[in-house]
Amino acid sequence: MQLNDKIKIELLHRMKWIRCSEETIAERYAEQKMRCPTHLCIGQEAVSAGVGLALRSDDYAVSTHRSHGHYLGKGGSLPAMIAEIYGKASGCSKGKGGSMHLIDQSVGFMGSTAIVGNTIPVGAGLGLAIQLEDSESISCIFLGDATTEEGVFAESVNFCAQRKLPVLFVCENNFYSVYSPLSVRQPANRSITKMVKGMGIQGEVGDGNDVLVVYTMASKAISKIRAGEGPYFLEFTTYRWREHCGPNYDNHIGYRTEKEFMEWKKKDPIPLFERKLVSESLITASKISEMDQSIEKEVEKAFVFAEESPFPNPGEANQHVYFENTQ
Ligand SMILES: Cc1ncc(C[n+]2csc(CCOP(=O)(O)OP(=O)(O)O)c2C)c(N)n1
Ligand SMILES: [Mg+2]
Repeated sequence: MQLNDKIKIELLHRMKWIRCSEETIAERYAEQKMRCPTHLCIGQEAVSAGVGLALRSDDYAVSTHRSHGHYLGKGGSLPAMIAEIYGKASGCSKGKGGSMHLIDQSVGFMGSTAIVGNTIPVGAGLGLAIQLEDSESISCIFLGDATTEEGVFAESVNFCAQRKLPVLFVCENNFYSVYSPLSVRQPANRSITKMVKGMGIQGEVGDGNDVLVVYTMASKAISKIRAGEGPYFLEFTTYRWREHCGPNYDNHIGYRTEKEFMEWKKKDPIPLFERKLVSESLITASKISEMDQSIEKEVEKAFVFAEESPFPNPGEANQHVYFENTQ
């Protein structure tokens, strides 16, 4: 597949946009104005950017506790996300959800939750709704490697396979569940993708730190799903840089080695792709620095918006934040 130049530039932009937003969250977290736990995806941006750009705006996505990149990648609003993390009424979940409960129907982002595996059946249900309505959308379910260990994952894969639902599973395999590596959780000879293929759906593994690989694999899988071939499972290998939950680094704890961390840092998806685009003469160093500056300004503005927004009215605490009935 030949990718057009505009898409390549946008892939770079989207990764940088996600990175800068999360680095700013990390920098300002100690101010204690963001009072919810935050799970940062720094290091994993290529999956969010590549899958997000391959999806259409009328496709649905559901996500996990580590949802910032998925939401922004899907075309979410940065001011609405930062305001949500600040607990403000202008947040995408009206300030009632925080970092782990992002929801925004306007971009088809149908929710993220803190309970591991919780959104998988929601994504499967969205796939069923799409099939019943005979629409051309698809439902994308983001999940982590550990989430494949939840019973609901197996039930949902089976349901989607049996009914040939238009569902894309995107597994970000960052090799850890909090402090537990895959090696203490799953048998050594197991491939997650092979296991899922054994359950009756198509699947592939790819380099989740190469945004072109992610975009290309996601686009191919999505066309197959739209063509009626049923669900598809994509596993992308990648690595989380910061602690499981929070703004800091935690390599000193000892659950992973500095050597492993440094090897993954060398595979930082952003400079790798930036160098590729420069070598293809698609972008110059000065255009990159313009891009960086404009993203920094946009992020700064989103934080000002969040800080200046009011808190929700306590009288509305029991009102739901979810969907308006548009019928
Ligand atoms: C049902 C359930 N069990 C345990 C937890 C605690 N928990 C929160 S995140 C997490 C790790 C999930 O790992 P993975 O799915 O690989 O995603 P990652 O954090 O690596 O992105 C765990 C065990 C939870 N929130 N819900
Ligand atoms: Mg994981």
